[in-house]
Amino acid sequence: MANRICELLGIRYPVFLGGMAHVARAPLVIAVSQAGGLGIIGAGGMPPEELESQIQAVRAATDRPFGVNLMLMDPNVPQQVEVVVQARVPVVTTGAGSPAKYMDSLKGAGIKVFPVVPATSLAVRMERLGADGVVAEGMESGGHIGTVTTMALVPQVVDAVNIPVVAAGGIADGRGLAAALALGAEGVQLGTRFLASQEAPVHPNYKQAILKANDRDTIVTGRSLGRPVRCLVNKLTKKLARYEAEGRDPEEFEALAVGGLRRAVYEGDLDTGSLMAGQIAGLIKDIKPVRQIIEDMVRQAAHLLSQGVNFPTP
Ligand code: TUI
Repeated sequence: MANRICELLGIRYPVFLGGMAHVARAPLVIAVSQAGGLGIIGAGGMPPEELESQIQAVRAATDRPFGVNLMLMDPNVPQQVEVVVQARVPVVTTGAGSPAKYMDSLKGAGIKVFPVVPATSLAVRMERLGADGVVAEGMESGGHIGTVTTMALVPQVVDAVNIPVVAAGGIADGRGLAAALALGAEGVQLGTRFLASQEAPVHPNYKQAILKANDRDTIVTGRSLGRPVRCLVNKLTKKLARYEAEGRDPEEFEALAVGGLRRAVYEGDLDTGSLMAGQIAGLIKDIKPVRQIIEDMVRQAAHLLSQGVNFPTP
């Protein structure tokens, strides 16, 4: 059976690396693409020159397709678009906004565009704009999220568009992949699972915090400020939640949150860092090499889909 995502992008397995800012950098991107998935550079927070050198680093290490994620709240996005167009990167995903004003330049450069969408209406808009596919991301995800769960979002998006759908949010193994395919998605995107991989260039404290987490150990802060972000519970998120509940000045909230992801990723600061992670963190019990994550997942999903679920047949 043909998989439209594998055919369109020239990849072996329809498994995307979430374009995590400060995390999805060359070493992790290379590992995912080399293992047959789609490595995606997280351009969030990257000056355009650094994005250029990250693209060069990936190209120097692999001939496989890869992508760049544009975090649309980043003020550098217009220059980052110039970089990806110049470099003719094979795939762009976008997040945290609508890529409408960049669509013509990206498509004009022959780039395949997969906007990340948290809602069905946005998926429909993206298809009309000429998107090649969409990543339907449920609120189980880490980082900046919407309000609909993956289980509810994916089949609604699948029914609303004709372009291929990649499911994201709450997926970390073959059961999640099989479930996503059963909902009509043709691929999956993983963030938290790849963050807790051997190749992720992330402080060990952050990875260990994911291994220690249970299903209820994440919290969403910033919803009242229009910028909901899911992280592992720690001193910072408790304080942010209190500030929000007390209706404190958004500037005070922002002063605590700013630079939090950098503190988590580079310094391993477990108290004042933003340890962005999805609710599936509770499932992750070991740090595995990327190739093993992908191959175990694909093998388990294939088994489940062929004969591995126990259900009475009519
Ligand atoms: O973008 C994400 N996840 C992210 S971005 C990020 S970086 C960050 N750092 C510090 C603070 C806050 C963020 C961390 N995680 N996921 C994709 C995503 N896109 N989630 C939600 C959306 C989204 C929201 C609104 C996509 C489109 C959209 O459109 C609004 C409109 O009406 O056009």
